[in-house]
Amino acid sequence: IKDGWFHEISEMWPGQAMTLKVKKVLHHEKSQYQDVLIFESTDYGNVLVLDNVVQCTERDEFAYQEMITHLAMNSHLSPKKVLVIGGGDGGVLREVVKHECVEKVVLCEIDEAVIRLSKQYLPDMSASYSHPKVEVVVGDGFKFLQDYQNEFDVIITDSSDPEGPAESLFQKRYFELLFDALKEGGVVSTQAGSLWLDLPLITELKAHCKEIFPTVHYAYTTIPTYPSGQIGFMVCKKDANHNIKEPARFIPAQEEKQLFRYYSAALHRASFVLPTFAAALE
Ligand code: AAT
Repeated sequence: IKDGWFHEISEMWPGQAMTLKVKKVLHHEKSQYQDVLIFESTDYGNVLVLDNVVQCTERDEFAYQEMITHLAMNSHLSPKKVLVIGGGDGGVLREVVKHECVEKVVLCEIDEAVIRLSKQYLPDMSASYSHPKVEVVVGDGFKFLQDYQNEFDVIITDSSDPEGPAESLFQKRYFELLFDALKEGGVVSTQAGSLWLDLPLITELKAHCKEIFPTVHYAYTTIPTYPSGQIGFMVCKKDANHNIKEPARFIPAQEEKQLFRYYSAALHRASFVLPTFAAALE
């Protein structure tokens, strides 16, 4: 923070940086895994920053949390058991429990500080921690997965960027573990970087996924406070005879408007349509 502005400067996005005006620093600590900063911004509400990278702001988080969650949840006919890896702010949990078919959702977050501080400073995102279907595990998602086979209908990897504790969550071996932990017909969606910044990484990630999953597509959302204003997801299904670009379940338009602020069936389809410079990914 310099002169009242937070600057998100990183080698992961050379020559550019998102800046947010700081109203007040709410909390700053070094956790066991990373530097954790929470500040109140002038125009984007409270902001969670890990190792100087913005994880979410109260104003635009729904664009990310809804899309990473519902692209996967709505590509499954009836998801009952769901796993979230990362996502310590609780935003993905909030979205998962909107689906009444869900019986149990487990969240595996590596850093207890993120959970503790989100409960304190991000009340809307963390509200679902008290939901009866939710179970929390503090631990490494990569290690957690090694103990499960044929267990989950949907797994959502809401992970930070590949530098730091989330590095292993972008490796091919991780996707093999995801595949094994899924039931037949199961779906995963994972944070998969920005078209503008990470095209080589996304291309490699997709190639790895294709070697493991029969159905793999990259979809994206817009979000002003992530680098380049856009971020995507690798959506993979353990089922070759299914088109994940089309929602598997129909939600009446009226209900859709009550449940979501960003996601809709029309946007589900649209989010898989890629710009020409990235068409090779399709
Ligand atoms: N919904 C907020 C968006 C995030 S949070 C990513 C979370 O993943 C963090 O809380 C971090 O502590 C956790 N995490 C990182 N590595 C692991 C791991 N190995 N196992 C479990 N949890 C982990 C993502 C923001 C994307 C930023 C885009 N620039």
